[in-house]
Amino acid sequence: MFCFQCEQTTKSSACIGKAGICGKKADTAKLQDVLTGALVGLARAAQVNKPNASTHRTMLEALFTTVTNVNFDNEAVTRQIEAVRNAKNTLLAQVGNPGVNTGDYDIEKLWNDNEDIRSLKSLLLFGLRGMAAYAYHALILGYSDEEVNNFFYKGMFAIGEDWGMDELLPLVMESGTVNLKCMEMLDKANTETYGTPVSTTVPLTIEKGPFIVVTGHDLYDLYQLLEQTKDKGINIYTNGEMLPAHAYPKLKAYPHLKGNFGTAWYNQQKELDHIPAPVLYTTNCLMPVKDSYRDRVFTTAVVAYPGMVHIDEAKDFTPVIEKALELGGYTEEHRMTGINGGTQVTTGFGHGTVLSVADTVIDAVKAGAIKHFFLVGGCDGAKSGRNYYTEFVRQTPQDSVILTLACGKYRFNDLDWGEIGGLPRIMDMGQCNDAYSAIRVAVALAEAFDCGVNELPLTMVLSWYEQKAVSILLTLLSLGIKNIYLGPTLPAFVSPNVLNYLVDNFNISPISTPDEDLKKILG
Ligand code: FSO
Ligand code: SF4
Repeated sequence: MFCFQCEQTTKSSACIGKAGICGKKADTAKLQDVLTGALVGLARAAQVNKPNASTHRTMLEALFTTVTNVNFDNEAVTRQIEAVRNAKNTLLAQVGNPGVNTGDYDIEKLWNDNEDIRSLKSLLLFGLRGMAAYAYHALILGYSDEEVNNFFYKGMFAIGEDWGMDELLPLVMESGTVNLKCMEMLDKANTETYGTPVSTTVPLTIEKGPFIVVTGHDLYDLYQLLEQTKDKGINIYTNGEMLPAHAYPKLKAYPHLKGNFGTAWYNQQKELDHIPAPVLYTTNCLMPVKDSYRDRVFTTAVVAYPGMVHIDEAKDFTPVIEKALELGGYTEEHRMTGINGGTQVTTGFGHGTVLSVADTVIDAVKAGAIKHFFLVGGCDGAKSGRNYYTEFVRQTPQDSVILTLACGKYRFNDLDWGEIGGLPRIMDMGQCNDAYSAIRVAVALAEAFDCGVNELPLTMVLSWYEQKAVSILLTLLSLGIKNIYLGPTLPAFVSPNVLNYLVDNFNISPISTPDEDLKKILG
């Protein structure tokens, strides 16, 4: 196998051999490569016949399937390959001789290509995988966008072409621009469906009695689960990236949406050990399932793991509900804490909340009460180097505000970091896709101060793990945002030449130590 798409890749180089660090086996990796090659074939066919809504959905599901920690199930991946080939054949059946190559592509060619070409195509491919996840969540809520849809074909087509850096580089940047549109669409889908998030405190204690833990990013799955567990004496707890769901008024309205279970995704094997409740995975961050809880893991949508019960599109969560009642939950209130011993966390500071107090923020900056903004955002992971982010936040001066998003915040979100001018010093904007909120706030501040985003006292300190982070990074770069600090290590798929380009044009810095970086930023 060859896979180097995520941050934990073996020796910061590539997962080869029998299995990856994430637990993905070589045969699954191979099938995912075949699936990706089939998508290039589909994109080639889309040149001769216009894809429709069903083709788009196939494209999104297939790309999403290959995101890190999503799908470990060879049968499910094989079904996706068939679906993609069927979609292609449907397109081709409506035209005569296509006159162009519509064959599948051999992804091995990409992995063995010149390192700069491989680097740019990887940025494009991995960014598309991340964007597909966002587009999928929006689609489930009935939101879709032609420009976003069409770009998947454009990008996947390019993966199969013998193009040079001059052709690939603009396409990589364009993918960032399109992903902004995609995140905007998802923000619209989430807020129009479930309301504008409001600041919310979320307890970490689990009440006694039956409960279900739901993790991942899909708000529709959570909503369905809340509806189906109404008045059944079952409580619902979010986990990982589902935490921000507590802030959406229409979800918050369910009294049995009680709190948040556990911390970031990489702690799941420890935190789920003998848990007296089922766990529903709606998107990525599924780790190999341990025996101590394998009878209580449920997957849905494109997530799959061999031997686990999969809830299909009808979203009938009866098996999960029955499992919750059978296991019964804790017999006493079960006090859990965050990583630093805190008993509650906060969320709900999306662009709606922050911009509603924009005047307060702007006045505080003008009065010198707020001197700097940090966006400490991104994913968490198991590597020890990620302590950087906790330390960084700890060392930020009291007159700075910290905006967070995605799951990296679990390293410090259970601590009270004080207030500035009536606002909490740490404000959680939501899931990784809520990077859109951070961008909205940054743009609004730049307008208020009549300057560019790069001139604001704002620094983005990002942690990346998987492919959604790649798509977000490309969006920030496409907006011309400079001076981003990136860690804990740089992507293995960024070649030295591509890195030079990013440093020269965007002044991206790998993180060093919190101390040194803060001196550089504030000095
Ligand atoms: Fe984290 Fe996992 Fe949102 Fe990623 S939960 S690591 S960027 O999948 O998706 O932030
Ligand atoms: Fe390795 Fe990451 Fe690929 Fe898993 S997804 S095989 S850990 S590079």
